[in-house]
Amino acid sequence: MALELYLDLFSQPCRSVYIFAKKNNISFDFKKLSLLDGQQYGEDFGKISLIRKVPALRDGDFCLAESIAIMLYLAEKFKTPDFWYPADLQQRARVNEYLSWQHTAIRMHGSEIFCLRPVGAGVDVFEGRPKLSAWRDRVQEAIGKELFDEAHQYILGAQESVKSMDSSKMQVFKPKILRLFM
Ligand SMILES: N[C@@H](CCC(=O)N[C@@H](CS)C(=O)NCC(=O)O)C(=O)O
Repeated sequence: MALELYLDLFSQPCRSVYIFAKKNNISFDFKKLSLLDGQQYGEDFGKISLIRKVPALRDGDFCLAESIAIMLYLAEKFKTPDFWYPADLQQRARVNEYLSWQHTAIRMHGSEIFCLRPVGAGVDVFEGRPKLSAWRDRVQEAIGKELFDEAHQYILGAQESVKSMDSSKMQVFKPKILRLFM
């Protein structure tokens, strides 16, 4: 049975797993799970992820949640090039430091912008933020424009997707994100 990844590319941790797997030519079955359609609450997905969040992995009988745990599993299972997760103790510790830090220092604020900024106002998060734009350019260069665009097409078109969406769907999701900041 092929390795399965349950993903919604609206979600940042899903995009990180997706990019990591693709960049390393790890073959997987893309199991699309639509968060805004509430598919995480379905009976089937409950068997894959107890916490009902994406990303989630299934490898045979083994299921795993949490983007970082999934990427480390993939790195070890597929022996990805050393620079991704170095064998050297201190270099590896440096990667672990970043992986621990990013949850609250970067990722949470991304969700905040997505949910708190007025939908439909054409928010460009890169406008007036040269450091953020330079970082985006470095990521794009490192992973390649094609993969970058493929992974981000949904979120970069989010204003349009959210505008055309049944607003009740967003209302289910929004309080969960807002709770993170209270
Ligand atoms: N710390 C987790 C976060 C996973 C997470 O919060 N996933 C969100 C999407 S970004 C989700 O599935 N939410 C569904 C829900 O709360 O109903 C990770 O890094 O994988």
